[in-house]
Amino acid sequence: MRILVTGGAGFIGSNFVHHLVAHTDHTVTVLDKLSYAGDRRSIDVLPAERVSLVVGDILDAPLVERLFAEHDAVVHFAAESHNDNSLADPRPFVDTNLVGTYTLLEAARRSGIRFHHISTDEVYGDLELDDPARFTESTPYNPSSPYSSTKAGSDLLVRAWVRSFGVRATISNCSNNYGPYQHVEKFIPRQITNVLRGGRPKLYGTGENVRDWIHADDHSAAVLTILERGRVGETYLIGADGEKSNREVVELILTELGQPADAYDLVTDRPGHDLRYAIDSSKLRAELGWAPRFVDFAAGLADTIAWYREHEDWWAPQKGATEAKYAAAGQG
Ligand code: NAD
Ligand code: TDX
Repeated sequence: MRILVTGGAGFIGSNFVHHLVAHTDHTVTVLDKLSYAGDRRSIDVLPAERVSLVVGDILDAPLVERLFAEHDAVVHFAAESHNDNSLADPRPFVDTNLVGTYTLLEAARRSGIRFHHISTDEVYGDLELDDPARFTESTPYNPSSPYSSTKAGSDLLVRAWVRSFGVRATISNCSNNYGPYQHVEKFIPRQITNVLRGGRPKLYGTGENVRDWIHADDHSAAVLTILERGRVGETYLIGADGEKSNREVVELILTELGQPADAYDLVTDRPGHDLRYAIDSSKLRAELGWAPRFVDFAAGLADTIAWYREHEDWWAPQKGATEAKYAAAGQG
């Protein structure tokens, strides 16, 4: 197959492209505008006969239309992805996540291409810390931030284009990813690179908020499974039973890097900070037979720490500007 991957120079998109090259014979075109979050070096290491990069915007309808005509399937990762940025300036989130997804859906409607839409568990809002419940495919949407509300809106657009226009789409909503090639603005790489630079991790609020961690390679395997065998029109939740408080994650990072487990700072909390996310991925596991490979979070985290230690050339150019932004917001 010829697969078009939007946002394939970003964190999860690039991991997915690596996964396709390693596990399939498909050829891949990445469509990515190389925003601050995209980096061509994340895919440059892959063979040129398997992967090519088109630098362009998903809002560019003629470009999207031309690329759809040349491919068998599209996997749509491109998004503005960081909650903190969405609180500072929501506009790019509306443009890319809503209008960008609309632009792709209109092209999908005309070309009939198979479409997989990547989304997040944040569309469901949050859970109490002591609530035994987890999100399922039937949990009502209740997003909190400009980021998650634009992702929720994009999911609803996909559902409407399936029902009204017969677009052959599937949707997946995944929990928090970790792994190589993640931008240092995000929680885990920020703390690892702070410590590698001789600084301290920064926990928002009390550090008690819980995220449900999954390795990006497990997310990629799940997306490929849905692309190959998922039922059109269906939504699948992706998660690896990886619930941890932010404080627990920081303590693991500090210990792995030989620092005292309490050598972190508590900083200003994120406004509207979701308390807890938790995914029930039984549907995907039972219906399509997917299961995560990285079931030991501490081991996956140690691999990720080793990757950041060995790839300072990749993350160093982003670090200064990212920390300056956090310092200005009182989270430095
Ligand atoms: P990221 O910010 O690392 O990468 C996004 C990529 O999209 C970048 O390469 C960027 O240049 C590109 N992009 C942005 N706007 C574009 C546009 N208008 N046209 C073309 N390219 C554009 O994001 P990520 O963390 O890899 O997330 C990828 C997808 O996965 C997003 O849809 C996100 O909502 C979803 N998701 C992320 C997580 C997570 O933990 N990071 C969890 C669940 C779902
Ligand atoms: O410095 C920090 N300190 C801190 O305590 C940062 C950057 C974050 N945090 C907290 C906020 C969250 O509780 O860590 C947790 C994770 O933060 P982020 O990495 O910003 O992720 P989150 O807001 O949970 O959203 C992520 O998961 C779902 C991705 O960024 C989204 O794209 C995805 O949809």
